[in-house]
Amino acid sequence: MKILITGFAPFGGESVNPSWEAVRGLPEEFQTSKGESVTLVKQEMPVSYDRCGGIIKELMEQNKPDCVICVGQAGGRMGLEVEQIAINLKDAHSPDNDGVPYHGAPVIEGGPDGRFARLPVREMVAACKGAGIPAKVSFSAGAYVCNCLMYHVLEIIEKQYPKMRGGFIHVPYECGQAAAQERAKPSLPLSTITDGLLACLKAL
Ligand code: PCA
Repeated sequence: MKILITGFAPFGGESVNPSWEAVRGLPEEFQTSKGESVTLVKQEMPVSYDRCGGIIKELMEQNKPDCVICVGQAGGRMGLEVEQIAINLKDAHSPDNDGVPYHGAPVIEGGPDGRFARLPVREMVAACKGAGIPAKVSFSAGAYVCNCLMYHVLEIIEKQYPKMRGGFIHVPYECGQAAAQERAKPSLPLSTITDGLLACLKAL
């Protein structure tokens, strides 16, 4: 099985994004818990509402993966969160890294309000917890660039690759980011985030 897995560039004044750092640390090849061989294709994504959809579409066309998993940072969350749904909404206080703000715009004009992940989200969460790493199913990926990318992935899958699986995992701050903040924030060591992602992938 070939999995296309992405993380994001730093944003919001941070110098690292644990999503990309954790993805970068994953082994290129491993076996799922069912013994299937996996090869990963890794890519860092820009924090850009307007560019992320076109970039992921091209990556999916080039690599023809069996599964697409996008990963992003969600500062303040306590553990890994496997997202159940992407919504057709771009709405956040902050602009993206291109300086573009959205307040209440659709990701895709005329698209359905929401699209469910095409992943065994509960099994992935159970596998992560089974590896001793906090995780839960999340019912909101927000309305910033992560949700936008997830919505695009699910749209592309539905329109072009009906057999492909895909979805999104949010990860918390890594400890260094949390330590640099004035007030304590929940965080996990980067190696633990990587181990958690690997446990999720092995459940596919
Ligand atoms: N997190 C942001 C965008 C990039 C990232 O890593 C989000 O949750 O939308």
